Amino acid sequence: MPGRTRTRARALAAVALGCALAAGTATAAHAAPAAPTETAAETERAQQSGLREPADELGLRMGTAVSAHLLDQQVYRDTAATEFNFITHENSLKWESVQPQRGQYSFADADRIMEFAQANDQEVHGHTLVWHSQLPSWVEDGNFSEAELTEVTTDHIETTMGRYAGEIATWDVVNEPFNEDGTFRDSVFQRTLGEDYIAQALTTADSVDPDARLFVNDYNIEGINAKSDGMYALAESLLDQGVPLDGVGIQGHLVVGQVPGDVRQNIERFTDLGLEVVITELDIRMDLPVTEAKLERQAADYALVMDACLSVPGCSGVSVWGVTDAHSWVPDVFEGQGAALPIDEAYAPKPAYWAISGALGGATGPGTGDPDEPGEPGEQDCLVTYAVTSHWGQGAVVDVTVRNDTGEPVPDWSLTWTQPAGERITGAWNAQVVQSGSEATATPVAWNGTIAPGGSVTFGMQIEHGGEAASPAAFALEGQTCRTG
Ligand code: 9MR
Repeated sequence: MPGRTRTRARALAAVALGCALAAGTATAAHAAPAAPTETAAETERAQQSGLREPADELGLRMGTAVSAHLLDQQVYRDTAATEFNFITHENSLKWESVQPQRGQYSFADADRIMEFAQANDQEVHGHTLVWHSQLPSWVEDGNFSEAELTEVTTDHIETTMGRYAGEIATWDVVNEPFNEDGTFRDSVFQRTLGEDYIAQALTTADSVDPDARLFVNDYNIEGINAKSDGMYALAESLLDQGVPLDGVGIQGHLVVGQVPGDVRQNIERFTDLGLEVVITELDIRMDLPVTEAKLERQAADYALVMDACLSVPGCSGVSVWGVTDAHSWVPDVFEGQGAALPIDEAYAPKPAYWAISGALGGATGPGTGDPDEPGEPGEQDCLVTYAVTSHWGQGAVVDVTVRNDTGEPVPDWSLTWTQPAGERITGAWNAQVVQSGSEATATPVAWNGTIAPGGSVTFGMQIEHGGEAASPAAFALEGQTCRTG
C-alpha cells in the first residue's frame, strides 16, 4: 500500500505493523494462473474510494473473504478491489482444496486469488493450514501413526506455505482448536499428536517463512468467556515455551443484538501479551426478513466491533466474511438468518457499511464524503450489472440488476439498452422485456414496480447469440445513463 499516510490519532495502533502490511506487496513467484488480468485503471479505482481509502489512511487492514469462481464477475472484482486492502481465500487454501489426495496439490484457485490481490495491491491472509474441517478423508480417516501424521502435516505446511513464501504476510496456521468450554477440540490432529500439534505446526510454519506472522484462529472468542480463556492460556503457554506465535485471529461470527460488551478488553488482553489481533471473519447475522430497525442495530454492532479493534494498538485488521450478502455462508447454515454483511445482495451499501466507513473516519452515508460514493451529485446515479449465469452453444441466461442511487424512489421504472449485434432476447422473468431491432426495454412486473432509494431490482433473460454472449455497452434508467459493473 504505497503512499499510505496515517493522519488520525488512532492510526498509531498500526505503526508497529507497517512492515507486515508492506510485505503484502510482494510479487508472484509462481506461474500465472488463467485469470483475467487486472488493468491499471482497476488498480487505480481500487485505491480511490470505498472503505479502502480510509482504512489505508489509518494503516488498518480492512478485508474480505474472496471466492475464486466469483472473480469471473466484474462487479464482484470491482467491489473487492475498491472496498478492501486485505483478502482472505474463503475456501481455496483449505486442505481439501489444495491437497485433496495425498501428494496431489492443486493451487489453481488459490493462485487466482493471489493474482487478483497482487494486481490490486492487497495484502493476503492465509486461511488455513491445520484444521479439523474441510479436511480430506485421506487425512481424517488415514489411521496414521504419530510419525506419519507429523510427516503428512509437515509436508502440507511446507508445500502450501512454501508456494506463497514472502507473498502471504499472515497465516491462520491452526484453525478452531477449541471446544466452547475452552478445552481442546477432538480432531485427528489432537487425537494422534496431542495438543502439541499446535506448537509443531507453528514451528514448521516459522521454518518455511520466517517473516510470516503466524496466528491461531477461532470463533466465539470475541468476548471474555471460557473459550477465549482457553485461547489465552494457550497463547501464554506457547509464548512461554518460545513457540513462534505472532497473533490471535478472532473470527467474529456474531448475531445482531448479541455482540459481547467486552470485545475491546478481550482484544487488549491478547495484545498485552505482545500478540497481534485480527478480527478475521466478521459477519453479524439477523433473523430474516430484514427490517430498518435490524439494519440500524446491525450498524451499531459493526461500529462496536470496529471501535473495539481501532481502540487497541496491536489490533491490526478487520475482515468481513464475504463481499456481499449474496456471498455469505450464513443462509446456508443458519435457517431463516442472513443479511450479515455490510453490503447487500445487490451491492448496495447498508447502514452497517456506513458505520464501518464512519468508524474508519470516512463517509457516514451517501453524500457525506467521497465523491465516488453512490448517490453523490455529479455521478450517474444508477448502477447496472449484467451477469451471464449460464452459457451453452448459442444460448445464455443472464441476470440484470439495476440499483437506484438517486436518493429518491423510481416508480414505474424503465431500463433501456442496445442488445449486442446478433443477439435476441427469447425470454425474461421478473421484468417485461421487449426487443425491437437491437433496442431493448425492461419494465416492471406487478411486484417490483418501484425501486426504492438504495434498492435494486434483478431480472433474468434468456438470450440467443452467435456463439458468445456479449454485454451491452450501456444502460439507461429513465433515460439517465447508469454506471455499469
Ligand atoms: O465460508 C466458508 C464456507 O463457504 C464453507 O462451506 C465452510 C466450510 O466449513 O467454511 C466457511 O468458512 C468458515 C471458515 O473457513 C472458518 N470459520 C468459520 C467459517 C464459516 O463457516
